[in-house]
Order: sequence, then C-alpha cells, then structure tokens
Amino acid sequence: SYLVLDSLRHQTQDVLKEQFAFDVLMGFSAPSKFLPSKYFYDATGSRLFEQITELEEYYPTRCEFEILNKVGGEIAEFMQGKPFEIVELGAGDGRKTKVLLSQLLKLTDQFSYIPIDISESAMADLDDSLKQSHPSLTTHGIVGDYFASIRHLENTSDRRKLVLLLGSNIGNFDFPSAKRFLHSIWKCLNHNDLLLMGFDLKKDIEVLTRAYNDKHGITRDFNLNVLTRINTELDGEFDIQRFTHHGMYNPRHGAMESYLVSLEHQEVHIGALEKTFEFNAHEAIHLELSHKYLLSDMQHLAEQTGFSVLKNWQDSQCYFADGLWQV
Ligand code: AVJ
Repeated sequence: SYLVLDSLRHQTQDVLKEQFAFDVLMGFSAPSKFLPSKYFYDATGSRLFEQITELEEYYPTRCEFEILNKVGGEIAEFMQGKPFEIVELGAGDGRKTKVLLSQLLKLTDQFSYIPIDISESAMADLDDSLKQSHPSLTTHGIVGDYFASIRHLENTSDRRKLVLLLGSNIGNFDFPSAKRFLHSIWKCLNHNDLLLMGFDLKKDIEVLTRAYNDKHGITRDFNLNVLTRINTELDGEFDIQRFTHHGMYNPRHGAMESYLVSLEHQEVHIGALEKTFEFNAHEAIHLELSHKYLLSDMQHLAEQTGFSVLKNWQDSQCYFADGLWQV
C-alpha cells in the first residue's frame, strides 16, 4: 500500500500544477534559462529513466547492482538483530533495492520498507511488483518529493532507520544544496540511524560523456519529455523538434550538465502562464547537474553534515561507490 502526501488528492494536483507553472515561469524568466530536474519524472519520464538504466553506455545502475549484491550481510550486522525501517528516497522502480532487500531477508525479517517517490505511477508499479517478488515484506510507500518526505520521516516510528539514497540521486544537487539536504536528513534522524548513499565517481570524461549521450537517443528523449510535459500540463506550444539535447562534462564543477538548446529563434506560448517566451537560436535551457565525486569529496560531505562514515564499497571498475554513514 502507499500514501499520497496530502489527503485531498485533487487539491494536491492543483497545488502541484501551480508549483510546476511557477517553476517554469522562474526558470524561463531567468537570464540563463533553467528548469528543476525533478520535473523529469512523470510517468513517461520515469519509464524513460528506467530505459536509461539498461543502456550499455549508462554504467551507474549496473555498478551499484554489483555493490548492493554484496553488502546485505554487513548491513544486517550493523542492525544487530533489532527491528528497523528502511526508508528509500527516490525509489523509482526499486530494481536495485530489491537486490538488497532479498539479501537482508535471508538474514532477518525484522524490518519494513518505506519507498518514497515523486511519481505516483512509479509507486503503484513498485507496490504491485513488491507483492509478487517479496510477499512477506511489510511495505508502506509514500508519494511525494524529498522535502515533504523528510518532514514526514520525522513523525514516524521510533524504530531504528536505514535511509537509502541510491543511484547517485544526490548528484542532482550542487555541493551547497547537497549539504543542506543531507543536514536536514540528519536532523530528522536519531542517534545511530544509518544512511546508505550511492555516489557516481569521477572518471574518464569519455566514459561520462557517453553515459549522458547514448546512441539510441533515450537520454535526449528523457530531456525533451520535460517540454512535452509543459505542453500537456501547462498548455504549452513547444515544437520539440526545434530543440536538441546537449550533455557535457564540466571539470570545474565536476558534474555532467544537460541542456536543451534551441535550434532557431522561436517564440513559445504557455497557456497556463498566459505568456510567450522567446528562445534565441543557440540559447540553452539548463536541465540537470549530475555531480561526480571523489572518495575524499564523500568524506568531506559526511563531515560537513554531521554523519560519520562507517564504510565505503566500490564496484570492480571503481566507477561507483556506496557509503554507509551513521548519525
Ligand atoms: C537519477 C539523477 C541519478 O544523474 O545519472 C540519467 C538521471 N540523467 N541520465 C543521473 C539521469 C540523465 C540520473 N539520476
């Protein structure tokens, strides 16, 4: 079963739409246009992201699979046989998490699972598929964004928590925001609670560039889907053929950056905003940052946010790392 944050569903829809409209207005009125990356994940976007995770070029999911396959035993040990709760931020299709859940279930049945995701369709699918794959597991999902979810976390049980933030989702935050976000998680947790977090590591720039510019164009479609969303949800009139995807590594920020670039001068009306926006030829909309970390960056981030690092695991190529942190 899962809960949609805010009891009045239709009211929630209105508020979400209002927020989307406001964010689009902010982003398109800025001197350098941008859109927040959380808007990737409607039903279509969540499905496209799942396709990305299966691409040959997109290594992070495979690498983290390898790691999660071998950490179950150690995590169970850290939990010392007492009941606990696994809270996952941005669970998506839960494919990686199921590997960890299966490992843990071999050792203990003393835990329940609380997946949180911004996409209700992704949550409905996950809820169904968990009933099939892990029928004995108690699951209480939540549909909401990270911030609403964190607030929700604070009011739940006093059992020990293991928070999961997998897949390098933290990479979407720049360093100051990542710090603020992790510190706010830290504040919601109790002494001894754990956080297992995935980090994409700094590596050969060619490998990075390929991962965000796949030859089948799925990453391009994933980015363009945000404009399609504006069309359907906010009465936008984007012709997505007139934009192209550009993914590049910025060594100064240590991040992959994704843009949609306007192929020509154009004016686009957005009905819900009663406003027309101008896009110059070659003008870019910034959509995403995907930060890459050094092990020392991870250590630094833990220290700056109140956590202590218990353990780091890496895959055999050293492309990806999962860190286990304690409050
Ligand atoms: C889901 C944020 C981890 O940054 O690699 C994949 C999203 N964007 N390809 C990432 C993404 C383009 C992904 N995260």
